[in-house]
Amino acid sequence: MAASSVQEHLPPSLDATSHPPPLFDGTTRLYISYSCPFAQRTWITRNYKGLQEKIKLVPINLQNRPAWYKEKVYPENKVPSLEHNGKVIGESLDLIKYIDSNFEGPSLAPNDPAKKEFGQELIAYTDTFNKTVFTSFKGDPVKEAGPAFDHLEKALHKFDDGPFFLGQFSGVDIAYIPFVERFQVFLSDAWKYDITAGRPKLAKWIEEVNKIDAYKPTKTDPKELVEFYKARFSGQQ
Ligand SMILES: N[C@@H](CCC(=O)N[C@@H](CS)C(=O)NCC(=O)O)C(=O)O
Repeated sequence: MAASSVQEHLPPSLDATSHPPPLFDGTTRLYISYSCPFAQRTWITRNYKGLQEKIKLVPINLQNRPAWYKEKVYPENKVPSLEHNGKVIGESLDLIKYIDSNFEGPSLAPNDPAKKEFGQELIAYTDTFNKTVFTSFKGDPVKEAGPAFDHLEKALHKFDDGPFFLGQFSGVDIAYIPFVERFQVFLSDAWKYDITAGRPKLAKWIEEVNKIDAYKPTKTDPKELVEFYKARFSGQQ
């Protein structure tokens, strides 16, 4: 069985009552929250590279955060962060690259220069993509978020050697999927808007990412997500 498909027992989240792990003892730790899309990016990366044994998952309850996390681990007090070689680094997009280049396992970056360049463009677009869709929740998502999904549909036409953004599965797919996953669930439930309608490449991409073993255990619970987003965006529809 490939290392990335090993079934892992997921540890419970640490909260304000939990003791810190033995910090800086040489263990590599990935601090996440099970519901955070940014953290999910790094969790997928770790799984895809088969690093379940090398990088220990440390889930944090963000609603009831342990004080030691900010004080001793990551002063930004956000997830994800990675404790590695005596230091702690953050920022999900940087961490996809960091884990990819500092650990063993299948590469998540293409060698082809055209793919590298397009990958950088797509990574640069992630913030705009997320902002456009989140902002549309306050207005008319069908109209306002449509162009953002069209952007992805168009990008998925660029290379034809696979269903993923750069042909083969890469860090770009990992950067987008946690957000597309949430947007698809919420827009379908709250707005009856199917983001894949008229977007066959996007539909196929979602279908193929869902077959990736590294991704499956990281998926967020759709019911919880809808409740959380409804509360967050309530009165704004
Ligand atoms: N730019 C950061 C964003 C991380 C982020 O905002 N994480 C959220 C959870 S999804 C968080 O930790 N929020 C806690 C806080 O802001 O206090 C990244 O890409 O890693």
